[in-house]
Amino acid sequence: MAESSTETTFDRLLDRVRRKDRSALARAITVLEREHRAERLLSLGSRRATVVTVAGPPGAGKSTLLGALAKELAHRELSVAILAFDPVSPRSGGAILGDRVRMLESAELPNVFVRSLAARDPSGAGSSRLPALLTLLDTYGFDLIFLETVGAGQEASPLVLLADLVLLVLVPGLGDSVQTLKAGVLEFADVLVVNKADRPDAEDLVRDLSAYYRLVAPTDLVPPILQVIATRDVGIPAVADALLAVRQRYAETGITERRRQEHAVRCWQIALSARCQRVLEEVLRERAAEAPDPLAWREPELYRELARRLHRLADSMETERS
Ligand SMILES: Nc1nc2c(ncn2[C@@H]2O[C@H](COP(=O)(O)OP(=O)(O)OP(=O)(O)O)[C@@H](O)[C@H]2O)c(=O)[nH]1
Ligand SMILES: [Mg+2]
Repeated sequence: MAESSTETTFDRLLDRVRRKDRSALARAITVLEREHRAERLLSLGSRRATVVTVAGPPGAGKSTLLGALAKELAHRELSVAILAFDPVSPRSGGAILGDRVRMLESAELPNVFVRSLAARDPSGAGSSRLPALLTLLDTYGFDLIFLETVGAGQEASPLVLLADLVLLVLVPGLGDSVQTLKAGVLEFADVLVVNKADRPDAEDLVRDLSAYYRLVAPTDLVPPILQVIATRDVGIPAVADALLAVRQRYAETGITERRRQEHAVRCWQIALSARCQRVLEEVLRERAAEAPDPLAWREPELYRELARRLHRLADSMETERS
């Protein structure tokens, strides 16, 4: 009874999100952060919004760029959502809110929505909730959804694996950056931004990047490489142009469709492992309450209990479907 009434409340919230109610959207995101509704939201239909993941080393200017870019896109009558995944500070236990403060300016535009989320697991960045969050923002009707990544190992992050486009932000003076990045996220980049072009060596980085892509990619697939000074709004319209041009080209050549088929499979895998993880955690919690010393647990018993619960989950899914 309690479960079904919260479901109804959430459905009502979704109706309001569909009618572009901002406060309902903010509330629904909070619900998703706290509870497990990822599976339900997966089936809301195919996505219209373009998901752009902004990757790059810490401090490259991702947030500053996003703030400026959102403003530029908003002036072009496009609606934009930004989800910034903040690392949780081990000391305070809370998310660093710097990003939100920096992007406040663009957040005050009516068609720009900014939300920072705590990334409890930096490499996963709330992975099990990500598909649901994307569906939610799409339900609201944004044209573009930007995800700001956090931390290292971004090429394996669900934020990159579920993106329609990846915008990589680099800065001059990172040492031999092209060499170190080569095997990683460079291969995923659809648009490259060399930010902090007010610093020396920006030209060198652009040259190195161009040389790298000329070697590895056919001419027509070399991603655009743009110089930007995000703090001074220099080069931002060109980034918007490049992003929209790549989006159109991918749609026309079937790349978007292919990526989305891959996303659908990944989303399903994410939901599946989230469900299994939840059942496992439940079993472990209950066992810990009965016998606080894990070394005294009998593993076969644990698996039997797990199997019983998974059976029950399967049964309830069959009942729901019929
Ligand atoms: N000189 C210069 N500084 C910039 C530029 N863009 C951003 N910055 C500065 O670089 C610092 C980091 O910028 P952020 O936008 O927070 O970078 P970020 O990549 O979002 O950082 P994290 O989210 O912490 O990884 C800030 O102090 C910005 O003011 C630029 O074009 N030139
Ligand atoms: Mg940032």
